[in-house]
Amino acid sequence: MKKLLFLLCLLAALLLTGCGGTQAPRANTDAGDYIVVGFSQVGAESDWRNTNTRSMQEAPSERNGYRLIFDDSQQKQQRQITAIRNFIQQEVDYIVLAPTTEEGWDTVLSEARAAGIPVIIVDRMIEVADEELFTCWVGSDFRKEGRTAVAWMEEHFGDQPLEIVHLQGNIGSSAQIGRTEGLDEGLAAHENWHLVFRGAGDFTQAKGQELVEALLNEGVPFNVIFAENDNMAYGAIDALKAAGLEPGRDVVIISFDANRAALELILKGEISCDVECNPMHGPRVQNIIEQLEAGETPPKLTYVQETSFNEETLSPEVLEWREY
Ligand code: GYE
Repeated sequence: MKKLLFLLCLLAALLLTGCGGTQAPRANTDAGDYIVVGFSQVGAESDWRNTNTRSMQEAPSERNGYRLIFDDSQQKQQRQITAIRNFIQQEVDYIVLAPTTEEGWDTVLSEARAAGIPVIIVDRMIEVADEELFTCWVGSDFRKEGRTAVAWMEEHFGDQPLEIVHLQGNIGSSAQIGRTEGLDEGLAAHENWHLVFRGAGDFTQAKGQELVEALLNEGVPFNVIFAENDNMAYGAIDALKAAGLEPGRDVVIISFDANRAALELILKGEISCDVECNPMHGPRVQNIIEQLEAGETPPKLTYVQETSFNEETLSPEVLEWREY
């Protein structure tokens, strides 16, 4: 009987501690047995961002031993700096930063280091004097994305004359810098490719629409829009249609992110090429934390594998298994 009781107690104890879990939850100040993660997110400027937020909230969640403190900086670096300082004050176990821009992080990350809190950078990159200010980074190769778009343009147009409108993302963000660099290389290599406009649409649909409307009103001629994300492309498409133009025929649209809605627009012939940018970073960040918890050293930089889609290669079946 005693033996049976002992076995029952053992079983109950195992069930309560969640045996078989993937990481050992730790005791933390007032947060109980959770690993506390402070996540400073850029904002909610795009569909990509919203999917990314969902992924981050679903993976390192309470279901599997984490408590995520989420902060939306509304695309303001200063708010991110304040959020990081709050995380330090709350003595979180990890800080995860999706940085608005590349520069300007040295001081606040030195404060995190002084507090002994590991910092994981996700999505865009940062430029810091001392690489030890962050533990590791996971995200996309944005210059490669830009080059992929340009390779499609080369294949499609060769040296034909192009009048290009370039809608940039937030200036100073890695996604803007890399994609712009890709286009700049294409412009340098093709003397018939002309940049008729370049301006920041801040990755938002409203700004994309506003910029293209203004160009149409001014009568600026163009036949290609290189939009650094899908939402700006959607805005551009709305502006073109409102002016009686047909996207895909009168003006070729090239975009980035490859959200499901954008892929549907490829099938409709409105977007011609869309370079994928994968937002599902939640499980990747969780994996990094698990490695750190286990005393392992995750790779300093992890680039996510990405592809691109265009009207010739995209089939409706791709949409069936697409996660976002
Ligand atoms: O392309 C855009 C978002 O940093 C990769 O930010 C991200 C970019 C993405 O707002 O839609």
